[in-house]
Amino acid sequence: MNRIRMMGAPTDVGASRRGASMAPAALRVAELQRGLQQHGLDVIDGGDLAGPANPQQPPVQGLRHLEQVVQWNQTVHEAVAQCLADGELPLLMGGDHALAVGSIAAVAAHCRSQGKELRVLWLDAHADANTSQSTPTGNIHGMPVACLLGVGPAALTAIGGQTPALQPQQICQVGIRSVDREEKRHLRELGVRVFDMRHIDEYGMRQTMEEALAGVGPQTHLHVSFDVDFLDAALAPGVGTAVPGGPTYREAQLCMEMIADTGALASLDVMELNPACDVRNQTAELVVDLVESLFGKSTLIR
Ligand code: 5AB
Ligand code: MN
Ligand code: MN
Ligand code: MN
Repeated sequence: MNRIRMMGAPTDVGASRRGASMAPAALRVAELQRGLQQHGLDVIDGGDLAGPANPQQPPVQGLRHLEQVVQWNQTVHEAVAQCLADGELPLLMGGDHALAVGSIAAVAAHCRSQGKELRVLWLDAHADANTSQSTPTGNIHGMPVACLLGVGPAALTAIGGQTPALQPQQICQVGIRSVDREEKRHLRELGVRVFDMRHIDEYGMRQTMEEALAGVGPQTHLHVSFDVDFLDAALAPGVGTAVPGGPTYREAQLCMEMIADTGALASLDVMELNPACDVRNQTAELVVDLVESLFGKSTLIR
């Protein structure tokens, strides 16, 4: 496994509830680096990226803080691109989920230049496929999937040098249980594969992940975009947009372990952790535990 480079993007400009900007610090307090090092992984902490402050403005034409979101995304894009060019595995600590645009656009450009097959796994309670027209909030963290598939403001859709950055068959979503009415139509039009909670209820996490990961092998570049609100709200209170009815602790573990088993994980976003909503940093600690599983800590001796 390549050296892992942690990088923080301490911002919440893509959300309306403040606090995700504190997530990189909370993950460090929960000892993310040492947790991974314990399993023999080579991990360095590259510190935090810098960007504009949160101006706390209302949305303009359906988009809140577009200018600041673009600036942060350009910085994230550059940092992730550099990391991949150096042969390292980027572990982006958001920050709100709007930053997945810069992160995944950089990963997609890297894969194109290397001729590598890219697959993106989007773990989230939400589909994040809104546009400035359909959004009920104006918050850009509800729009990164649409942007990556080419629908959104040009400053975001073109960030990786090619629009769209992704083809719909390259991305699939797991854990979805909160989709806005218009957004649902977009998802269908965009052709994103969605394994929602109903699917997990009916078929279980095991079969769901087998389907979601079908065709992923060691030759694939697998990117995981982990929105912490993927987890059940009772388990993970430390998020700004909690939704009940998510995966249990065991289901989340199995999900992470099955990703680890592919041997294909090559870049990771950990997004939307909100220490202002957390209780004694328990969500950050849970995230560290799950990220360890994602990188191959196993509860079983094999
Ligand atoms: B998150 C909502 N659909 O667009 C919207 O946490 C919520 O990155 C988006 O998944 C949640 O504002 C964004 C109502
Ligand atoms: Mn979410
Ligand atoms: Mn999200
Ligand atoms: Mn959120």
